[in-house]
Amino acid sequence: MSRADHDRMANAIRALAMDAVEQAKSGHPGLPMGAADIATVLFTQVLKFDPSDPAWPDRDRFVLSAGHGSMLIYALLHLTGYEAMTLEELKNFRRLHSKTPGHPENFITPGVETTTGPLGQGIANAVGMAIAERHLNAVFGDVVDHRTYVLASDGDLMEGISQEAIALAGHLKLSRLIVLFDDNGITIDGKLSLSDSVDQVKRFESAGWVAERIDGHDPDAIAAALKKAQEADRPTMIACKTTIGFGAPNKAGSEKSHGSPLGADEIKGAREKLRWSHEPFVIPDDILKAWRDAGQRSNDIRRAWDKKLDGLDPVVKGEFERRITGELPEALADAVKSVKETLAKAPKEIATRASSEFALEALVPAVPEMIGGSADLTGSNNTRTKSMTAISASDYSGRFINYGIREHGMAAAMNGMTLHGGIIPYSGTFLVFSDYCRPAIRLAALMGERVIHVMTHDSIGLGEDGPTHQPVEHLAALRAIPNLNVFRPCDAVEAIECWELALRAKDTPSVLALTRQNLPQLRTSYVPENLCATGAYEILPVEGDNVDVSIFASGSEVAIAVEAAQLLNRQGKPARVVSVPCFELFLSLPPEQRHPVIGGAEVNVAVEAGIRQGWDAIIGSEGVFVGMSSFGASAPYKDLYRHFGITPEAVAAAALAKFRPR
Ligand SMILES: Cc1ncc(C[n+]2csc(CCOP(=O)(O)OP(=O)(O)O)c2C)c(N)n1
Ligand SMILES: [Mg+2]
Repeated sequence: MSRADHDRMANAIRALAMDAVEQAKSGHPGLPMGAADIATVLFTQVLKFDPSDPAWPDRDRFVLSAGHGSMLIYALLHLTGYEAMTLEELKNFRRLHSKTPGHPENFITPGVETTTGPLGQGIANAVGMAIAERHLNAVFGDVVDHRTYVLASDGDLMEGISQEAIALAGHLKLSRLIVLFDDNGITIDGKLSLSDSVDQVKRFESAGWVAERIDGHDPDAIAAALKKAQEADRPTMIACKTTIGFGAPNKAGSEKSHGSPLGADEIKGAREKLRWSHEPFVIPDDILKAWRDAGQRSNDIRRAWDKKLDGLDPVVKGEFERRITGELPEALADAVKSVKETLAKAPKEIATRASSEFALEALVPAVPEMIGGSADLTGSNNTRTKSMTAISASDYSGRFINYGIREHGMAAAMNGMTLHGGIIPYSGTFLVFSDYCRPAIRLAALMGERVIHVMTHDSIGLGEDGPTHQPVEHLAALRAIPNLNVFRPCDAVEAIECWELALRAKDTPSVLALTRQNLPQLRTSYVPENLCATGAYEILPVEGDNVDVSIFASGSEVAIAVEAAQLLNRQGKPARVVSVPCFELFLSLPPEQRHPVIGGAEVNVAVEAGIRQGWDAIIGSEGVFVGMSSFGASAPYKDLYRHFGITPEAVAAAALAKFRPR
């Protein structure tokens, strides 16, 4: 392609970006204008993609980590011929119900691989995509054989999560991961030098990457660097020196082009400077044709891939397709059944983290798409089953990931694995460190991605490690995230049931909050139904017809509630217990299903070794809450339960105090 042709194609992106932002009266023209040359080379010469099938499993992934530059990807999708990305959609940039939201949302826009905007997430998602690609390649062979490209900005690389992501990718030698760094030296506050003096090339090199600097406006240099990157045996970072807002006569090179419309005069000047004389949203036929041709570049590769897939052994092909569509194997139901039957025959008095491990011993062989891991707490989280080998740079076929002490990078990489398809990732860390990965969990919930977080040591019940490690507000804080199921099983039977629900929730991430301390098995008879599926159910009924007290509890406090109910029964106040393993599932039921579970007792009590927030939806504002209202303390856990008044006696007393003297 001649330089002139390249420039005209890149200018089409620039024009669409500045015009759409102008029309929306909001948005970020600087990045698309600055990165247009990089994107043009990538999409017209390098990227393997099929606009007629945005979900083609072996497409190269392109992650716009700097999501504020959303008009870049929207312009590219329109120009290369993604049917859903019409010119109308570009004109409706940032409007309600458009396919062009402010920041890219993968569940809204075909062709957008992940939801970005919170800086640093995209590059960390891409690491997960690259892991998924190598793992599936190891399992299925060359039907999975693609690259993952990222466009990352200064902000992406300044965020701490990028360090976790880069280090993990370098360690695993993810050579199919290629990061294009939009090295424009500008952030919102002005020059990058106001707040940063990192040498990004050296930084990536020290993490085991290949890294180099190029002129990000020189198409030949971009193409040459990408070619080299494709051949590298390690991940590559290409620092592309660019000018933010390239083409804008006064605002180019300045933060003024970052995040607001350029204005009519500046746009007029840019049109002159770029020699782009066309009206807003008008792309001349020859340029549009060149772009559409670029969109068809991978057609032969696509057809060859279809043949490759058809040439697979039918069983392997069926399994590949099952995994890519995210359907669960039939073996899951049998695995769950066998665990429940075993537990009914020989009840276990173990911590729910150990119950989870017991469940995983059956689930992992039955569900081969499960990939476990832990952020350096494997022995504490019980997430690695006996048969699991670890994924490493020399063998990607393993099913366990030693994420290192990188909770945020772990959670974001898991999002990337799920987005890639073919994998159900589950993690391990302490519940208190959910705060260290909350932004990625939130995005999983927003995107509707099936990722499962095993979070152990879920209360003061962890004991001596003390208040720094004891979650207090975390259950409530996680329950506050829409579309996230927070499970807190009370025993080994609930643990397998909650695992099953987490696996079956195709569009919802889950957290499994599990104990360090041993718990009795309360469910001792085999029941085929998954009782946790309604989120709450009566685990201990009253003996007669009369109910004075309903006690609601989750996890380790259900056993305490059961003992409290027995105390109350003896004192002439018939009490029942409702186990509440999952608020979200319970509160999503229609009222006529919820009311019988809540019941009509005179006194409602909730017991949970966390804060009250959220429980009023079940016990009402007049209900009694027994739990935590401060941070914990360092001591053996039984002492802590006594100290903080979370005991059967305290629960019974709190309930009795609520009855008016007659
Ligand atoms: C986690 C996070 N913090 C803050 C922001 C707000 N924000 C959006 S872009 C940006 C930085 C802009 O600089 P850069 O990343 O270099 O992008 P450029 O201006 O060069 O396009 C910030 C702070 C964000 N999107 N995400
Ligand atoms: Mg910048």
